[in-house]
Amino acid sequence: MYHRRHHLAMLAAAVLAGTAGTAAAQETVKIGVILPMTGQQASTGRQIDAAIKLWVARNGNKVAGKTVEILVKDDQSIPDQTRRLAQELVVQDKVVALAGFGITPSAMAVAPIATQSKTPMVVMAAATSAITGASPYVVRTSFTLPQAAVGMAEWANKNGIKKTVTLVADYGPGFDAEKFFADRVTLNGGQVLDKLRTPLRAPDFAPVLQKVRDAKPDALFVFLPSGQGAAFMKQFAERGLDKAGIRLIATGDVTDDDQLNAMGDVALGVVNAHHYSAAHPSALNKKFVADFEAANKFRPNFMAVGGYDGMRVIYKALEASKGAGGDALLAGMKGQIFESPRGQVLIDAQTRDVVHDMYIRKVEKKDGQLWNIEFDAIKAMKDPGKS
Ligand code: VNL
Repeated sequence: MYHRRHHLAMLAAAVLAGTAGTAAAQETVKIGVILPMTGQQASTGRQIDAAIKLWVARNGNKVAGKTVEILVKDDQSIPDQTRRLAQELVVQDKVVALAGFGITPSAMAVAPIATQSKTPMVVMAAATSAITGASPYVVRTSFTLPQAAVGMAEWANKNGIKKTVTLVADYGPGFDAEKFFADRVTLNGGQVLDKLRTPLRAPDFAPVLQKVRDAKPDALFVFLPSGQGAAFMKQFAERGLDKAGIRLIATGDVTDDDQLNAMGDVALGVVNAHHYSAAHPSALNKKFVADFEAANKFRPNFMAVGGYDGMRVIYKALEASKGAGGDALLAGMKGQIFESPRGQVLIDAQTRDVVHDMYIRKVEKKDGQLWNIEFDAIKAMKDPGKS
């Protein structure tokens, strides 16, 4: 069934290629973007949608002589919805690429569809290491939790933090963060006293924070998905943990630029590891942040950059494939190297995962606003989750 359709599509493409160039100019190529535009992860959808719009505003909607049409669908972070929408986009809309994916379970739900239909899927948000292994058509422009967790662990070991407790969201990226942080600090002679988890949906931080207080570690290491950082920080301060001599260290998801400014002084001094800060001091990023803020009246976070870079990867691949999808499009995505608002990025041709600098940052106040200020980096870091 699939092969027949594929052959027909190839035939149609061959016929079109033989006709005049004017026909090609009227052709459209569709990209299907699935994001949580409502529900608990709505800020992730809002950020990525805004970044995609900025990409198109800056680069136009013509690629390889064809008109790009972007279809954005709201999956509410419900994996069954993500799967249904992906199916529709592939079968009915005949998109050449799928993109978006706010959370790991949504990306995982779509991977088999990408494989069966040979549709490249660009993961712009979800960050569990294993996602790129779920289909040979997955390409990632976000980051991986093992990158951030190992970056944070290395810093902790070098900075006198001996006893730690971990606290993570109870699903894929949380398991990665917990394991890769714990393995690395232990390898370097540190100790993990306790490993705590909170549910992805409607977490209550009070009971786990009480456990942290009782365990009295030097530091608490935290991963929570984008959108939960502000609520966590509020509770951390309310329970007096900031005053109890327990240092907070985290992946940058917790000190997310989307919410950071509203967190208040409790966030000051929090050291964290991540691939993107809106304060990244490059000319390219300064322009990116200024243009993004002018268009949206809010600050771009790491989700926005994953979305923006994902569009870059798709556009350049479409140029290389002359607008074709399938394996030609996938080939054009592999091995791309470019300067992103985050810094240098490579899409590893072997793993299809993102290689970038993992920055160590500290939350500081500058001109009355809170920022993640980068002060150290592990250069060109591959995903430690791939052996
Ligand atoms: C995931 C990872 C989601 C990191 C996130 O925010 C995040 C995921 C929504 O893989 O589900 O910050």
